[in-house]
Amino acid sequence: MTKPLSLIALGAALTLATPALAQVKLVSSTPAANKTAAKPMAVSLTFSDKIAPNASGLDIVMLTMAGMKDHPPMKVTGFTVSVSADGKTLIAKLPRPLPVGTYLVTWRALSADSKASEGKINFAVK
Ligand SMILES: [Cu+2]
Repeated sequence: MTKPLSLIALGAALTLATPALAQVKLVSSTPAANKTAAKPMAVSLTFSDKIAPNASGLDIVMLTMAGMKDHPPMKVTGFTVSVSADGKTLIAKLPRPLPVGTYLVTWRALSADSKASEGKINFAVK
């Protein structure tokens, strides 16, 4: 009788020792990474867990533009950033659709227990 009880106690202790929260990971995005989208009016990034709205954000840089050779990286400005109701999606709402070209999005996100993570995705606009 003693042995099964102690095993149950050990199991409970191991469960409690497992951290419930950690760095968030990027789960999906719109436009999707390495895909081509038409006239996107927003860029959204969905994470594996809730993010801290005030310590999370993104930058959008236009890398190439249709019909322009040697286009220097050009930062997209004028968008507003918000977080979805469930706290997991970062949304950059653009004032106008992104022009045809290729883009780099760099993001940073802070988890609910203050673990920072960052990453980048590329996509194209046709
Ligand atoms: Cu440009």
